[in-house]
Amino acid sequence: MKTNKSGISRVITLSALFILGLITSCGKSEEAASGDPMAIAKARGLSPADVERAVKTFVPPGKFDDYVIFASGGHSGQMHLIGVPSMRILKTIPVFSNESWSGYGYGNQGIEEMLNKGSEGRGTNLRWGDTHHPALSETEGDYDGRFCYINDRANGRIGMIDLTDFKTKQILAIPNIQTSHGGVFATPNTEYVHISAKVPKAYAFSESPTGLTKKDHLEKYKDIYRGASSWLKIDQKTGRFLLDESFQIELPPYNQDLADAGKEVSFGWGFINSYNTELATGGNKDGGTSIETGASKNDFDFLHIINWEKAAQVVKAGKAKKINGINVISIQTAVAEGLLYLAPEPKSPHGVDVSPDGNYITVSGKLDPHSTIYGMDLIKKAIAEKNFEGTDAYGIPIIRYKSIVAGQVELGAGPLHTQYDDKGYAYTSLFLENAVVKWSLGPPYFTGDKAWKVVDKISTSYNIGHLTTAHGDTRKPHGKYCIAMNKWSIDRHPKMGTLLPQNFQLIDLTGAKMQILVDMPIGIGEPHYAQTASMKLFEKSLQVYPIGTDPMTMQVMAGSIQKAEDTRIERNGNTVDVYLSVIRSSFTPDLIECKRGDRIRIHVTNIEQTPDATHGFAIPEYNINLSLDAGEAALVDFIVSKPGSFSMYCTEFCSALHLEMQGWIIVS
Ligand code: RUQ
Ligand code: CUA
Repeated sequence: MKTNKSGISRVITLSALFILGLITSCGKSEEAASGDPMAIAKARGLSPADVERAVKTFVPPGKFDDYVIFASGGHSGQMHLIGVPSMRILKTIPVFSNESWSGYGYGNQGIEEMLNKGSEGRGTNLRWGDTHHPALSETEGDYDGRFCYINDRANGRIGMIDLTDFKTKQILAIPNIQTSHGGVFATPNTEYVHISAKVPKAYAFSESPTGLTKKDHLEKYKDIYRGASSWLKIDQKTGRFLLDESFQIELPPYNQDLADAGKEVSFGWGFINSYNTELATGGNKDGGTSIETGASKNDFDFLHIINWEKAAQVVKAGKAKKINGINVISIQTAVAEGLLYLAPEPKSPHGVDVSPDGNYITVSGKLDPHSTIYGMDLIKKAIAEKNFEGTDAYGIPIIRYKSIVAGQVELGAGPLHTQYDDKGYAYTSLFLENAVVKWSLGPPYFTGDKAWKVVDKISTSYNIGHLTTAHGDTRKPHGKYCIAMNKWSIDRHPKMGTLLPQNFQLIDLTGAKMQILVDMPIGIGEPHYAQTASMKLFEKSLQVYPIGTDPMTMQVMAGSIQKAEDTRIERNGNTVDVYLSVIRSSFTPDLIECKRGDRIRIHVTNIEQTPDATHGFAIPEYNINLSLDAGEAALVDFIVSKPGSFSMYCTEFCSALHLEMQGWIIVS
């Protein structure tokens, strides 16, 4: 839906008609309400403002949304795509967790192998994750619709979703870290995707797992634990992580939190917030300090300022050491090479967000009603002049606070995250105050007393965490919409048990005052962060795979079916290979005979070339459930352990004879 003149005048006319309708429809029967929008509105108890909201967000049947939100799903381990302005869920993409609708994690060998490889070094084949921060790939500082990356908060991993077919293609267990929170972003040309550790790891850079005692933890935390900032090199063709060309920078054992990429004047730099620079260890019953109180003691924590361009050169020059498969730059080297600095930031900072022009770095402290805005021009000057106020305990120079603050704005209680629009305004979420506050940036956007001013505030329901504006992390934000991602939803949605949905709220940014348009309950996960991109980027999204395609490689899979004669069953000793085709409405072959203890490999190909002609392939009692889109091939590989007959079937209602789309595995 586009906001254009005719749209606006329609709203005005509708509102006028509405009032007219209130007068004229008095006494009319229910029947008369049908066909008369104003009478319908009245019958439903809608106000003129409601009618305006409805008109602004309604997407008629057959029409598409303008934007799509890539929202993390939290500990559902998935990613959710949501249309804007309709706020309808368009798709769920499984990343770290099994998901049976799309046959993810239920016997599709390619997916199983990816998930297992993505658990390397974690000691177990993980089948869940806690998705937090999506990062869309960028070209020249704007979303380009190629790839989307998202981290696993719980296990320190990152996944890559290929936006050609919107499927997860790689999961990487990052060496030397165990967790990761908000430190995910793509650099302006997706040269690197960044991910940092959240909680530091004991003996992070040791090559063999090392045990420790409670005493070690409490007494030697400062020496034993380390954080890391990881810069993952991206293969521009496939979007995959190239670990060999990636590097890490060793960091002190602070909790490295949110992060953002520099752009324009700050191109080549990255910024990471931290908390618990106090090094609280927990252990409130063991003579330690609880993290809650211990980590809030200091008035300042540290913004980490990292020059990744310089770091890449340092690695090239051989000054890094390969540890557990990744090049690591030590703190000492990083300091000596002038690629790592700290800047004091007030009280338990949380969000750090770089403005579209790259000069302003907005830092918000959960326990400080202000946001502090650093200037990249000032940071560069301070570094050049060595305007430091000493070093931290690890020898990292601390840039003099006063010399780099460009502005400070009192926003309200509990500021967290900031997004930007196309007019020089910033929007910050206020967790404690339940609000979004709009404020003006400094020069060149606004000057004199117009700069650094709060201009509007709107209440949200309730306890907003992140917020996302259209292209809000890029050089070219679109404004238009902001989505408040609220954590609490009590009384906003019908009562359905004790676990309540999260609540998204769509906010219209086009008027002088912000306006809430829609509440959207999300009962399928706890989204943390999201990025909102133009739907135009995905107009060329793949609809059908060439027959026999393995989505993992985008190549024709060996053993896939190309023509009818390819379908067959071959036995070699105890291994039975079944080359099976799937098309409306049959499997060929549809009768597979084997013996108990046989290894059976079913090479399945969906030989359809019609978009949306997806078929499922499920085998009872074996936890096997695949979903194959048109042209897709996959391999199922299992040992038949039970005698009897097993009725395989297609899980998608694909045709009138969908129920007939079945077959047998007979085990003697
Ligand atoms: S941060 S709990 Cu993205 Cu506000 Cu995570
Ligand atoms: Cu194929 Cu149902």
